[in-house]
Amino acid sequence: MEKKIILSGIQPSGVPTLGNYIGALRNWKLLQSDDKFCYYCVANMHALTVRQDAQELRSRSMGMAALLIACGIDPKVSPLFIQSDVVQHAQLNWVLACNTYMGELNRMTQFKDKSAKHADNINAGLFTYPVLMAGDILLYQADLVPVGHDQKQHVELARNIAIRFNNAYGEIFKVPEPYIPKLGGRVMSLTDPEKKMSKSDANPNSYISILDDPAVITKKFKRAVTDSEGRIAYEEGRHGVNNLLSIYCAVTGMTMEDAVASFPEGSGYGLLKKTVADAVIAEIEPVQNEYKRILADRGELEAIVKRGAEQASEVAEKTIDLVYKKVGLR
Ligand code: ATP
Ligand code: LTN
Repeated sequence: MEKKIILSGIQPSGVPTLGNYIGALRNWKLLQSDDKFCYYCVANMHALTVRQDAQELRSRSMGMAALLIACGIDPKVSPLFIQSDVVQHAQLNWVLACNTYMGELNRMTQFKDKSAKHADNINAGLFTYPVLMAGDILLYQADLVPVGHDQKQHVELARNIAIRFNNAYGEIFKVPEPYIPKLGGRVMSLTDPEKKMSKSDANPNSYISILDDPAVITKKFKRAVTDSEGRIAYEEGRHGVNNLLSIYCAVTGMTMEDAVASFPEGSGYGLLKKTVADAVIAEIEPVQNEYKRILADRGELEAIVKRGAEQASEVAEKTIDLVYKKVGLR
């Protein structure tokens, strides 16, 4: 049986939030099974789209690799690597850029959001970043790309580039599909539940960092914005309560119906917030303990990402060889 290929990446731009965890990282772990082969990368080249301190970037990339292992990625089974350690990512990028239209990139909503946020540094990399991401995916002939909802548009662009390239040069690339959780694909901010939870938010109360202390997690949930209805129910327009219930379902695996029914009639938001906080702590406390253990052995971590890059390079080189021959570069 042919195994399905999975690929995903995360930027080392800070400590992942509960949104990153529920939307993406948890699925990275769950997708590791006998009928799949997963590649996971720390997208440090993507992080250069905003200014970085050189030393900090490398150390944050290693920290992110440690966190991914703590989240359940088994590097013995799934190659785990740092993007820039596999040179083929840069090589494919140029060829794909020459097969992507300005108009397509202009439609990317993340570019619009990020250029508004970093108005003093709207560089070309910020604009062409989805091409680099398409390369990450297409290099490994991935079938599925586990991401949160905000990355759906980028995976669709990768599909369009693959289809266009295949039409011009023959069947070279597998056409990938996004893999987005039904509940938790878009975890919302705790302070402004109409906005996505984001690790670069200026207000730390808006997000739960997966390294937050349990007491801090409880406090942040306690302060989470809800509404004045005072009823625990999942209903159109009740963004704050819906968000808390969705988080609860995502971490416990309960259906929405069961989750709502588990609160006795007349329960208030105090109980809801405490219950959600406890469920989140139970899920991420083991991740925090693992993280500390893994970080303590820097040598082993270096060896893991080196081996991951070697495994990834072998596969990536096959794609580059094919592509470079097709376009006349080899
Ligand atoms: P930044 O704030 O630095 O832009 P981010 O928190 O939006 O970062 P990324 O590093 O861009 O997160 O994303 C890593 C993964 O987490 C992606 O697959 C993304 O779709 C997913 N993700 C990010 N935010 C959320 C969220 N609020 N809910 C669900 N998934 C999310
Ligand atoms: N662009 C993504 C991170 C990312 C990615 C990838 C995701 C880089 N390369 C390949 C999936 C597949 C982000 O900012 N969340």
